[in-house]
Amino acid sequence: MLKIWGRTNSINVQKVLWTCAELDLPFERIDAGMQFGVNNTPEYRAMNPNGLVPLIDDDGFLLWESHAIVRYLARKHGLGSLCPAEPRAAADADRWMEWYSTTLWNHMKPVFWILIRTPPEKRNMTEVEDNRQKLAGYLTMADAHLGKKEYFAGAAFTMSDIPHAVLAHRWFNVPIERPALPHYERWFKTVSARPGFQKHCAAPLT
Ligand SMILES: N[C@@H](CCC(=O)N[C@@H](CS)C(=O)NCC(=O)O)C(=O)O
Repeated sequence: MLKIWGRTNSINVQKVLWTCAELDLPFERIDAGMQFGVNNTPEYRAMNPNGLVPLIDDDGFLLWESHAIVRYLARKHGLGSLCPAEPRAAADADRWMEWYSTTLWNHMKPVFWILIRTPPEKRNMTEVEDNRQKLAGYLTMADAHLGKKEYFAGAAFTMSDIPHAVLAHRWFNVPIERPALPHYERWFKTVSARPGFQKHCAAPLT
């Protein structure tokens, strides 16, 4: 059976758990990361020298990096649905996943870490505000895109919606000022109602 290492409050682990739910894939999950440790042991480092979660073992095939895992599982079990089969549609889904990694997450991560995982007296609120403003700008761009498309990669839910929705859950649940983003909000309401999101990604932020 597919094995997944990673604590359930990790955004990157949540992407993989939700992907499995979309694909009806059974899995065994092993707690790892933060208070659970494991990811710094020599045994774990032998499987994932990067020392982070998630990591999967699919019948002896070891893979780390959450988006590589989401793409692998979607391509293996959901080609033509979760992973678009047509090259341009697949590239469109890939593009939005890349944009998440290279652009959006760089600004969501400090806002999340400072407001949720840093004691109040140690919070750098200037850093929060700088990143909040950048995020608001990028999400305004996403909002315009979602004004023209139902989902990030077109008319159907695909793997590219998964990272964006777990990020949106943080955007909507950290105590910050948010501009009105009606299309982004409409999209999030739709994708966050999916059972896989509800089961694995909807918990309060910790
Ligand atoms: N780019 C990597 C980032 C992985 C990552 O940063 N994982 C975090 C959790 S979200 C981690 O392992 N942190 C160390 C820990 O939990 O101990 C991915 O997408 O998988």
